[in-house]
Amino acid sequence: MHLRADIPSDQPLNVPKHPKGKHARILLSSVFGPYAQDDEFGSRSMNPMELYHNQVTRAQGSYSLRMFHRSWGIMLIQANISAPCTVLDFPNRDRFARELTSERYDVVGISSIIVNVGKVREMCRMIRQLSPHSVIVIGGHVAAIPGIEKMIDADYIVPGEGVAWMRRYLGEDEDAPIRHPAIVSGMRTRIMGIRLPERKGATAATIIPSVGCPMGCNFCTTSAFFGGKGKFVNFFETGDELFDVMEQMEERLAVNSFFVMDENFLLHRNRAMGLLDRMKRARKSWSMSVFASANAIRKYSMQELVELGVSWLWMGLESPRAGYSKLQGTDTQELTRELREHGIRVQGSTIIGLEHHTPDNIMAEIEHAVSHDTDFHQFMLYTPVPGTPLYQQMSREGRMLPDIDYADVHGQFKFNFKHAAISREDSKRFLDWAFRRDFEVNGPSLYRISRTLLAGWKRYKDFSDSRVRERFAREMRRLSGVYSSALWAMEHEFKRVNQNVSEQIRVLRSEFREESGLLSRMLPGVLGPVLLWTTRREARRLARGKTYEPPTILERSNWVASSG
Ligand code: B12
Ligand code: SF4
Repeated sequence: MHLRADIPSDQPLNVPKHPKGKHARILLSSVFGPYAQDDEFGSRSMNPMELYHNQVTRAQGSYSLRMFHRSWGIMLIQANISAPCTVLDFPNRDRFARELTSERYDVVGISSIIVNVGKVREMCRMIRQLSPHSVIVIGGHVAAIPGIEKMIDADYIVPGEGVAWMRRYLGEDEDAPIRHPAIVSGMRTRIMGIRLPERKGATAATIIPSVGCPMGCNFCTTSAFFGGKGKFVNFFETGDELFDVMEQMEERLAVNSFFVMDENFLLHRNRAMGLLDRMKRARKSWSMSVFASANAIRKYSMQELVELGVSWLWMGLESPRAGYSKLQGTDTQELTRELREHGIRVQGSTIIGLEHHTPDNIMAEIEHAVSHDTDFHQFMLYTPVPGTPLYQQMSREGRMLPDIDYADVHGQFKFNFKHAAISREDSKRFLDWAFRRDFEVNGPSLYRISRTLLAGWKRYKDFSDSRVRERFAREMRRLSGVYSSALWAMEHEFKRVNQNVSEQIRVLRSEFREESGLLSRMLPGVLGPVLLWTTRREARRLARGKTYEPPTILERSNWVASSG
């Protein structure tokens, strides 16, 4: 049975029903690890299961921010069905096999993105062998691969939003309100050779207001996957709904900061302003990390962003010459500078290998990107990904390169298409150079965020709204002890790399001393050398090939022991 549920997101779902309905036993799994190694299933050592180290701080050595994120898509599905359900996150093959044989599952759902299609194939094979009665459902971006139904042995392949599909499949009300799972945004954070302690409330909660983005940029896979231009799926329509969810998470996870997983959160101004209104009335001093396009950010004054608690912002810079409508009329350098002056950490994202790039102009474009001096900078290759308008265009023009393994199509390796002026080999050279250049010129991101936070503190420590004062004071408290010691270590280390950056760190440290208490004046002299030592030890470990893997996590809901 091969059913491809090709359903545009604005049409009713035409989904079959499982005979056991909400009594069916469900296993939802992410693809198996280990991930940061080269193997025949499509793991790649250069493609670890880490956000920052994979695509943002990869050239920052032991200053790279290392952490893992759970598979939120299957957590969201689990929270919204009443069937007995297990989520198995980051298993290895043995653990996956054990779960298949120790419980009797009616349905096994696998979540995957395109790079991991080889693992999906293997998992389907294992399910057929070890649990032949199970129905196999595949969801996530992997579903966008043309002809996937012939590549893997599954029963259902589900493109687009999965909660409604799964509810319908189990005979549940697909329009029921969304229940948001309690998600701690990151885990096992490491930097400078130290693993940070995991305390309840210390890490932000992830909130997922919607999926998709109506801007529909030609290369954008998340926009395309959830309906494309003009479309998206909202889980929480209003500021009130969002406020209620955030308040629940505040209580359950003891947090006051949120990682808002929405491709373009600020685009929905009414919802954001409704949220701000509720935050003000309830005196919530929350902070928020958000993704937003430049045109959306421009809908707000700096004061509105600060009052909303926006403390970290991921913005596509792409290239000023690319003509994306989201960038039109925006001086991104000026915008970045302004945001940082208001204490908002900026993560820029730049594309390498756009149509107008040539070997002659690309270095200047990279220098331009680097000159934004963002706190973090992601560089990605221009990549036609199945499902996107760009992929369709390149396929029509016969420019997709044949025989490229999907496992290598992750934007951090080499082109998967024929570029007009840049070769496949050179694409990687330019990409690597961009990361190196950003690190050399601007220094470790840890230093950059310290600078932005200090700027915010100075500007807002006497601000009229106590919620805002409280937030900056909280962030400053975090900065003053350990951060100032980290700055001490970075200042010393960077004397060897870039004297100029080292000098800037020294100046920042002295500003810190003026603004903070006795402890942070004394601590760096003691803790700084320790951090310098752990940083250098980590650099040696990394040079020997040390990699990090996420832990396997199993969570059951509505569980009743299997009757065999
Ligand atoms: C968090 C995240 C990660 C985490 C991974 C966490 C994990 N456990 O897998 C980290 C940071 C490690 C990561 C790494 C990578 N990622 Co990533 N990541 C994301 C991000 C930002 C959020 C994903 C998310 O939770 N979204 C919210 C949830 C609700 O949506 P969802 O996962 O799509 O799930 C919905 C549907 O897809 C569907 N669904 C999902 N699973 C299932 C299962 C079943 C059975 C069913 C029925 C339905 C279903 O229903 C869900 C609810 O609607 C997305 C961008 C985005 N906005 O989605 C990129 C994204 C998924 N990542 C992407 C990529 C390319 C990568 C990397 C290759 C790195 C890179 N170079 O960018 C690596 C791969 C690492 C590896 N070895 O596998 C691409 C995928 C492209 C594609 N078309 O396949 C995305 C879309 C980013 C982008 N725009 O390019 N990533
Ligand atoms: S604005 Fe960002 S999220 Fe939206 S379509 Fe463009 S690239 Fe995708």
